[in-house]
Amino acid sequence: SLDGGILYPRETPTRELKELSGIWSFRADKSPQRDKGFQEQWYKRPLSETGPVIDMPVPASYNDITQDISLRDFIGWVWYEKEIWLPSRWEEKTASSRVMLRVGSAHYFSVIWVNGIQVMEHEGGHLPFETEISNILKDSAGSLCRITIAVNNTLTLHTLPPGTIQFMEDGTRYPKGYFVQNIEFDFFNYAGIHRPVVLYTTPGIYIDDITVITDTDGNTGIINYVVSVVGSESYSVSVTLRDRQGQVAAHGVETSGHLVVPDAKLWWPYLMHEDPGYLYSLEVMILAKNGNGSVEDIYVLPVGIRTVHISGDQFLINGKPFYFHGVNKHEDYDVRGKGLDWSLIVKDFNLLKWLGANSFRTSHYPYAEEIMDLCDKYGIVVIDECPGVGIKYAESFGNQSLNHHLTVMEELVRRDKNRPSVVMWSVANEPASQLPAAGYYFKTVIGYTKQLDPTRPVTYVSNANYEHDQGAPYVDVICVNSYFSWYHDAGHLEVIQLQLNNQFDLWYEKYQKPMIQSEYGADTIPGFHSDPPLMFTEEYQRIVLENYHAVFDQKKFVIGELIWNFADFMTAQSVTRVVGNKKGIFTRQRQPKSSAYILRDRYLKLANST
Ligand code: GCB
Repeated sequence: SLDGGILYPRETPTRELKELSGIWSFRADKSPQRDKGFQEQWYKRPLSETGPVIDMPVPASYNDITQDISLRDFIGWVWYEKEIWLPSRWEEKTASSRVMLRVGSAHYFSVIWVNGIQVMEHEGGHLPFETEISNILKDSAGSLCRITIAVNNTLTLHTLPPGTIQFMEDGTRYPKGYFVQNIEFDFFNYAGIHRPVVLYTTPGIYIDDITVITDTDGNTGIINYVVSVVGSESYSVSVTLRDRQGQVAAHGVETSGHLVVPDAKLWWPYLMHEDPGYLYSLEVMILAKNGNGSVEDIYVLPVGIRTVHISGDQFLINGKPFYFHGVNKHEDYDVRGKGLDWSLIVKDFNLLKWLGANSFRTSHYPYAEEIMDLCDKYGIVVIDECPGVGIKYAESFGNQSLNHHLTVMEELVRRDKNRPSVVMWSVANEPASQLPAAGYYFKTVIGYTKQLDPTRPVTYVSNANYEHDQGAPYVDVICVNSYFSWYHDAGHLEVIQLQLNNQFDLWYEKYQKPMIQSEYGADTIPGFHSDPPLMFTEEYQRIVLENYHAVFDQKKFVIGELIWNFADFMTAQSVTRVVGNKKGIFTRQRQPKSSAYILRDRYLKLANST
């Protein structure tokens, strides 16, 4: 299991932060075996000395930055490099404190060197990783510090998500070395350094992790907390909970315990309360035990007090039934691909609020911590999905894949465990859950996730037949995707209600668990119109939505609906994708299609009726 915590790097009086966003040097290793960079040890010298480099923004996917199709579709190792000066006070500090190098995410497999020395490797494209680099910096004090990051986006049957590369050997049809990448998930496999790379410092005696689990008792809030401290056996702890005004709401002096907050302001979802997303701050201080009790380390964690329970067919937040009326999203936009972009992030939250959405699922991988922070702050409820998407082949249900999946769940829970917005984990999307091996696989992944976090329900999203799905016995909520009148019975809007009624009733009869329609929708080219409605027109999308809604409203055990998708997004090229998936209710540039207004009316009404 994982070594230590991965607190989001925040500046405090004892911690400094240096963002390395901006232009990095970049080269794709286009050698036939994609291994020249390792053969020639490109990390040993400045990248520009071993070949041509281009400028590459970080964070961003590299795919759409240039006019070069071979870079857009590149598979293999790409090399990034940045040279930076460290503040000299950091160099002085390294004697007694730590300098950490942290990557928010890089897709998919990364190797990192500092001044030519390898400092870490990480597998997985959507979660942060970090390591201490103080020792290396000590040896090169006063000189430029060179950070080299090699990233490989190759997917195999054992990566999450899985994929395969197939080499075409028929010389009469394919040029030498031609290959195709097969993926069973429906979004472009953007690659590169997608989230910020930062350097930050902590003292030598430092807060390594904090875990909070909140509860309520009438009007009283309870915060069960555990602080883990590394670097000393002898220290004392001060834990102060402050409200939004900065007033002390509770105080503790143990490394673990519970804080009692009389008349607590609870964390409520958006539109369920006039003041949603209420966050306290938990100020954790480590004090030297000997001498003057000086402050060793401070970390401040936002904390929302709320509870999540499932009772019968209801999903309860703070004891009140919660209905998910929201969206599925992607991290996806023009030019930057999956790279973190503040303007886009804030725009999307403004659109979510305009829409009256109270929730989203992080389809189909964990989103940036910067996005999750705003969910906490605004009260947007999250179904936090891991990158278990496109698990379709028997081989991907074997032990190697299973073990990696467990590690990914550890990384995800470790990162997001303290977030009030996260109310449920999703361990996969549309796996081949009818395969015999899927039973043991999901029993294990779900059981392990519950062991990591006993406080939140766990699900995965199924599109298997209710009779044959092997994982459903282990989930708390049944999430199903369906595309009636689209992938089946194309053009036949009149089948939707009949088939959807059936879908819900059959699943519910078998499992008696609350259900969420975790996807439904229709591709729509903005500006295409037709009456009577035909596929791909704005009218058709609207009528698909209305038919689904009519059925949702009749099912008491349906606890949520998430449209596919919030916005159009890029996919691999195929005959069914017109420059990407067009099921957005907003275009990729975030302009509304007419369905957005239908959904807005509905969501605002739903908000008022609960
Ligand atoms: C699905 C997938 C999603 C696709 C969507 C579609 O069921 O979960 O990733 O994009 O259908 O539009 O086909």
